[in-house]
Amino acid sequence: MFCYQCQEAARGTGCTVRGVCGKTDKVANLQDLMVYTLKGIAQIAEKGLKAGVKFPDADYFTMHSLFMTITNANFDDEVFIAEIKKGLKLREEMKREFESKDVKLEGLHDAATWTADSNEAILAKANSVNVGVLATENEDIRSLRELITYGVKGMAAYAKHAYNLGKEKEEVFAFFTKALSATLDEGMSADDLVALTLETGKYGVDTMAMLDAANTGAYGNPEITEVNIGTRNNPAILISGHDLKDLEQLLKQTEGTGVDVYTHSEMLPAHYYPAFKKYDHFVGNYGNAWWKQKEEFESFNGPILFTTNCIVPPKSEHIQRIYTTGAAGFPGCKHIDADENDLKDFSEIIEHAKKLAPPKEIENGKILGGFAHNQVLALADKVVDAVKTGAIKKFFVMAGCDGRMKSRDYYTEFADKLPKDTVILTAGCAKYRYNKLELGDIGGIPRVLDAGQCNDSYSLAVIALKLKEVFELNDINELPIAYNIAWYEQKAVIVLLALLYLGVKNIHLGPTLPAFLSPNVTKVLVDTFGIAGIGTVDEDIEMFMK
Ligand code: FS2
Ligand code: SF4
Repeated sequence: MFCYQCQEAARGTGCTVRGVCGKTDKVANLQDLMVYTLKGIAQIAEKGLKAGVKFPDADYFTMHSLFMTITNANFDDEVFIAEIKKGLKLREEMKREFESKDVKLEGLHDAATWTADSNEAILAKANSVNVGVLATENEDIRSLRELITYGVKGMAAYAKHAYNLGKEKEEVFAFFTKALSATLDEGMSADDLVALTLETGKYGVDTMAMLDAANTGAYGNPEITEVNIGTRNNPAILISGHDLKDLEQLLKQTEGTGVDVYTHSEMLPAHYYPAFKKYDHFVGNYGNAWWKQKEEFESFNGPILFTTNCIVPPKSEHIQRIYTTGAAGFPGCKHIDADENDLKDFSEIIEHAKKLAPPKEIENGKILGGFAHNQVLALADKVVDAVKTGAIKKFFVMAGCDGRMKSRDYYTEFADKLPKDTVILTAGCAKYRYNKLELGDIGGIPRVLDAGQCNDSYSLAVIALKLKEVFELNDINELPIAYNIAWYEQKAVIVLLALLYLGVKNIHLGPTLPAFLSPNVTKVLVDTFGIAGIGTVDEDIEMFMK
């Protein structure tokens, strides 16, 4: 195996024996073969687009299977083998479609032609070096191909949540096809791939806007909300991940059963949506960011439902309490699929919860959130006044991800030491590094404004664009906003590319720069966009406040 797609890549270069995330060599290789197969499908689909032949099944398949390969989403080798088989079958159907139209398919890559007639043959192909990251020898081309692939993975995740709520865009699907197919194209130069990287950012913006419209269209605009972090004395289910449609179905099915529902990690912002406030048994948020789940699942006592990443390989005694759905999966954990009407039956989890003890309280009190674009723009006058009078000197976008590395203590210290006339704008699980600190407010404006999940970084961009308009500036970079973003997995990659596309410069990225950026590609990002890493808290604050 060789994997360097996340921030925790071993030694800052790549995992080669077993993932730091817990991904086995077998699963890593199968994920590579999954992506390779999707690239082959994309190459055929792209030829189809040119010949006027469309493949909606391939669009859906690509979106879903890419999502499965995101860090901490799916650890189940058998699921990947089954999915690869589906991909091969789909690919042959696509080829037959061309034949039926008398269109010749020529110049196909091995990714579009390889076959396997058994699980062993699939595993053998997965183990061969020519399907993985290192198959591309030139390190800059490899770096750009992977940067694009990871961006598209993040985009696929967001597109899938929107799709679950009935929203899709043909252009986004067409971009998956274009981008994945381009990563097989030996004729694409480094410059071509740099241009495609920026285009990936454009579609990242479109996809996040689509998801924002899907979430707010279905559940209303997030509003200022105090979220309880204590517990009640009823049996309960903990729901994690990002999918609001899954949450809605769980809330409906648990209503009146005596079983409470709590959110974990990235599901916290669900409490900010008006539509979920009517459920009295939707009690609050339990615990912290994803990487603390082993201890927190122990004390939670009840069953846990993962709707997406981030899964930490569970202790064996917790496996029978963990359920997965959608793109998520872990061997031994029960997976719940939707039926033909797109409904998921969570009754088994509910019955399971009734037999288990209520959660043990690990903290209590409330945390504040719900500052997505609509809510912040409703407070725009107040915010603009505070900037004009100098009460707010600067905003710090600290969106992104949390992770287990000790070096992430930087973000807690950074938030804590920021001057009191600054405001943090956050989204994603990065917030858990500072959302329980007492940072106070500025004239009633809290010093930490949480917009929501990682995809709600889009909200922060909308807010910045609005402020640019209000202050009549020509450039988004003239605003008193600094970007100090923490990244971990591939959704953060699409968020970063989206911000670059919107023209944001001088983003600081930490706790380390991506292992998949070669020195030359890093140089392009530094020279063109002023991307930088992080230093010490004191030096960085001084630099940002200049
Ligand atoms: Fe956090 Fe993990 Fe949100 Fe990422 S819970 S790192 O999936 O996408 O952020
Ligand atoms: Fe390593 Fe991250 Fe890849 Fe897991 S996802 S194998 S931790 S680089």
